Formats: sequence, C-alpha cells, structure tokens
Amino acid sequence: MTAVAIPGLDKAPTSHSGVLAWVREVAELTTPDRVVWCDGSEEEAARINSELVDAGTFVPLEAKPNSFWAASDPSDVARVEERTFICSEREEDAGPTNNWVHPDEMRATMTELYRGCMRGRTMYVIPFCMGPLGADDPKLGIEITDFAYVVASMRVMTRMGKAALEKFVTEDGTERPFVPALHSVGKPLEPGEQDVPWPCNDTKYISHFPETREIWSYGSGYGGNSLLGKKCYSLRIGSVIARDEGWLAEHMLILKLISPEDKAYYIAAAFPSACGKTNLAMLQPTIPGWRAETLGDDIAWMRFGEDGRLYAVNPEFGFFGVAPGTDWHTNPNAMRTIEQGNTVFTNVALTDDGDVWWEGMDSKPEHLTSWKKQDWTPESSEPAAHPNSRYCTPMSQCPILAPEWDDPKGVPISAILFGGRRATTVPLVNEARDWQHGVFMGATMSSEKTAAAAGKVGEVRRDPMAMLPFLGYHAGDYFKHWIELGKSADGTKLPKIFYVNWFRRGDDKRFLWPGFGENSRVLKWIVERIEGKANAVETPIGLVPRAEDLDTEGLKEPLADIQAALDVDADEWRQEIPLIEEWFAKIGDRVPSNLRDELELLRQRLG
Ligand code: GTP
Ligand code: SPV
Ligand code: MN
Repeated sequence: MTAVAIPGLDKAPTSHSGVLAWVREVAELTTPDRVVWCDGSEEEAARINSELVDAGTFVPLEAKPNSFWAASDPSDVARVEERTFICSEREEDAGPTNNWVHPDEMRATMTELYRGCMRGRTMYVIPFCMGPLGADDPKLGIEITDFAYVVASMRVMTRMGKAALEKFVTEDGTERPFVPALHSVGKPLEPGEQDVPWPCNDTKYISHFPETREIWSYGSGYGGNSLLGKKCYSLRIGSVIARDEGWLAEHMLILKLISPEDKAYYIAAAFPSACGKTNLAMLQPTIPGWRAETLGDDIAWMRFGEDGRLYAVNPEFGFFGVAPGTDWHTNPNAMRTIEQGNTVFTNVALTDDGDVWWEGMDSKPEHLTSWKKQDWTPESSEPAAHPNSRYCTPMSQCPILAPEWDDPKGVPISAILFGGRRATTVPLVNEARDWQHGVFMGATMSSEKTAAAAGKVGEVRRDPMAMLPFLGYHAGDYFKHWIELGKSADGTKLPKIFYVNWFRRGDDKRFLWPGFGENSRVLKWIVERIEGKANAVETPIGLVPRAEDLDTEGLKEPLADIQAALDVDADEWRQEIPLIEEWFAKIGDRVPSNLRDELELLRQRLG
C-alpha cells in the first residue's frame, strides 16, 4: 500500500502505536485536506475560535468575554435516540431498550459513509481523559472530528490535549488502552464549494461497539451526538466497562451539602435529561445555615473505596447545561459561571447588544435574533431560544465548585436520589426501605419526555435510573449489577436511596412545589433521615414525610400544596402496577427476581 501524504498526519506528538495506526487508518478512509493534532493550548483555542468565527459558526458575544453564539442547523438540535445503536456481537446483549445492528453490518455501512467524508475539511485529533488526570487508571480516549465546534466544546467539557496525551504512555513505556471515538458531520466539500455555518447530514448514526469499546458517530454536530466523551464514552461504553470492572457509570449529578454544624454530605442524583440535575447540582439553599457546593451536573462514576463506602468521581470538566429556565432566581450559580465568559452558547437567542437571551429570563427584550437566525419580537409565536438550547462552560468558573472536585479518589456518597418529571402520582420525596427497594424504585422510575431528545415531548415513559438512552448493555443485566453491588457491600455503609419529584402539579396545572433553591428543604430532610433525626410515615411505596416533617419555615406556598405534593394516592399507584408489569415484560426474563419480589410486595401493600 502506498502511504497517502496528508499534511499534518506525520506530526503526531506521541509514540503510542495504537494511536498512530488508528489515526492513519481514519485519515486514509476519510481523506481530509489536513490533519491537526490538538494540544489544548491557549493559542490553539484562540485559533480554533477565530476559524469558527470566519466560518460563521460562531458569533463573538460583545457582552461576555471570549464567548460565542452558535446556531445549529434547525434539524440538528438534540440527541437522536432512534439513530443511536449498541452494536454488540449478540442482539440479546444490547437488550430490548436499545437499537441493535450487528457490528459487522454497522461497520460496513458506516465505513462507506466515512469514505472520503472529510474531503475539503480539516481532521482534528483530540486526545482526552475522562476523570482526573491523576487517576491510577486514567480513562483515555481519542476523538477524531472534522468539526472545529467539537474541538472548542471538547476543550471545555474534557481534560484534553497535551496533558491527556501524556497519560497514553506510562513512564515505563507501556501503552495504555484508549477508546477510539470517530466523529464526522458527514458533509464533504467539493473544490470551491462554500461551507455552511453548521454542516451536518440527514443520515445520522451514533454507534457504539461495546466489546471493542469504540464509538462511531456520523451526521450530527449536536452535543450528545458529537462530544463523544460525554454520553457515548462516559455512559454507554462506560456502563459496559463499569459492569466488567465492578463499578457504576451513572447519569448523575454530584452535590456537596454542608449543614449548619459544618458537616458535609455528598449526594448523587439521577434525573432524566432536562429534569433538574444541573439546577440541583448548583443549588443555592434557601434555609439558613445550609450551604451547597458542586462536583458535577451530569455524570458520576462510582466505585467502592477501601473503607467500604461508595465514592463518586465526575468524568467531565465542564457543564453542558440547558439554557431555558436558567436565571438569577432559579440558578444564580450557573449565571455566575457563564458570566465570566469562555462559554459557547448553542441555539439560544442573540440580543441586539451582543448578549444571549432565552425563555425564563426576567428581562424582556423588544427585539432578538432567534436561534433560527430570524427577527424575533415579544409578539412572535415561536420561542426565541430552542427548548434544548445549551451553554457549554468550564466547571472551574463555578463559584461553588467543591475544592475536592479534581480528586481521583472521589467523594463518599451518603444518598442517591432518583427522580423524574411526573405531573401526578409520584410524591415530592420517598425513602426506600433498603438498597433492593431503592434499586426497584430506580429500575421502575418514569418521566415525561423532554426536548433533550428528538421526539414527542410530555409522554410518560419508564426511564430506569435516568439511563434509558445511555445504557450500553441489557437493562435486566444492569439491574442485576446494581443488586449485586449492593449485596457485595457492607450494608451499613451503602448510600440511602430516595425517589424525588419536583414536578407534581395541582388540578390547575401549576407546580405544587416551588423547586430550585427550595429543594434544599427536601435535602435537609434526607440528611436528617441519614442521621436518624427526622420522621417519616410508612406508606405502600416507601417512607414519606408529612408536611410538618419538612422545614417549611418561610416558604410562601400554602401548606395544602405541600401536603398535596407529598400525597401518596393508593388508587394512582394501583394504576402504575400494570405499567411496571408491562415494563418488566419488555425487559423479559433478565429482570432479577429480587425486583419481581419488590413488585409483588408493592402490590400487596397497595391491597
Ligand atoms: P440534562 O443536561 O439534559 O441532563 O438536564 P438536567 O437534568 O441537568 O436539567 P436542568 O437542571 O438543566 O433542568 C431542566 C429544566 O428543568 C430547566 O428548564 C429548569 O429550569 C427546570 N427545573 C430544574 N429544576 C427544577 C425544579 O426544581 N422545579 C421546576 N419546576 N423546574 C425545574
Ligand atoms: C442530556 O441530554 O442528558 C444532556 C445533553 O446532558 S447531551 O450532551 O446531548 O446528552
Ligand atoms: Mn444529561
């Protein structure tokens, strides 16, 4: 074979033979005009940003330093679950909740899509590390992409460039394994063809090969489809690695809550996409004396430490947060984080004075440029920002970042919260009787669909542990993994599990619970339960506080609303039973018997 001379291909700043071979193979298949090995330097970031401005992908914001507005192609605004595939050797290993195609077939299809797909473009090679660089076993990856927007975003979201690449070969010369993650927008340029600001392709594939731990993504530039360290690596491939190595890769925020007595409690919480993780992660408590710090807003990797406790690490380096609804009242710490600049805003609205705007902000501008790049006034019938518009901002800028956020050891978790978005049935908070009951709660939790994924919004679906779109293997095996980890642990050291719902509505459709900073009242009760200090009532579904068991001092909402938010209606719950049965039937005979036992107990308690 004759070696193809692609400028930059031979400039590899590493001797790692696996990296060199794979990058060459991809370059020869995709035939970019040039190859750039990303080092993560300031100079590189400035160059990438200015290229994105020249290309029309980025508009610099006058009102925020080193920050940019990007508007995607109107068709490329969210994760595409229908186009997401788990390509395990055997279909049964992907399980009934994932789309499956045999790896040979997927490789054949995508290889043809990738052939020549970077023509006329630059191929960027991004070495990255998920989790602290100081870990004993750093989780490494290389993302190859032909979209500079992905380079700019990966710089915020991951530890990337030279510092990550240094971890690929150990001091004694051993080459560490890495996850190859290939991304292309799927829009080659013919000679002289003018590029568009947001190249993408109507044909989209987000494919994962769990056995060989590879990611192949094609056709989309949107966050979860293109920033492959995030959901693709840290959750879909991550969950498979975690199963094999005996730990947990979860769609969870990590929060540090500090009591008036200065005692710190670490809490991990799994809510589906656009159901409140970022907001809880950056909580500003409304109750006197309580403080919160954050360690992560989307993903937690958790493993048992030598002391028998469950320790969590956030594999990410930035926040990719939902913009609409974020304001000084709801999430002041997110506002303080993005205000410092160095932030990429995608699909929000642009103000006439070069700032960003979205629905849920207090200000009411008279004129905006909408995310569709159209004139917008308060009379416009469509929202100015897309409901899934996002800010991408460095964690290091968050004023309440916990000092231990980069510690490879992680933080010991005292409580795990599961939660969804349910207008009815599910009470504000409900404590599991034990680990197995908690796993049942997580495995059967449900939520209304949001704009974070393409498809119909509002439909209730089961979303186990908020992992439905992110599981890299069979859901039944995943439940078994949770049960078995609990059995292998010292029960007295396991986190307590709670099921929360900030989104219950009254008959007039308004939220019964004020949410946001007021959620600190629920967290206080949870901490008091851990300390054995607070009361709860035994109900058929778990241990639920009465309104008087919560600290409601200073709360503006009528007590009747709080009581309604906490209500456990046996009739409503009886209606859940067939839905849970249907869900278990879908998963089939790999549902652990322990969870079937829990369902039977629930049925009996409901009478
Ligand atoms: P992903 O980044 O998609 O995983 O979402 P997330 O789970 O981090 O959700 P996020 O915190 O961004 O919240 C999504 C939406 O829910 C935003 O519009 C918030 O304003 C809203 N929200 C968050 N917390 C609450 C709450 O306690 N009550 C109510 N009513 N709305 C909330
Ligand atoms: C989510 O949808 O859960 C997100 C955004 O956090 S994405 O990166 O697209 O997955
Ligand atoms: Mn998420």
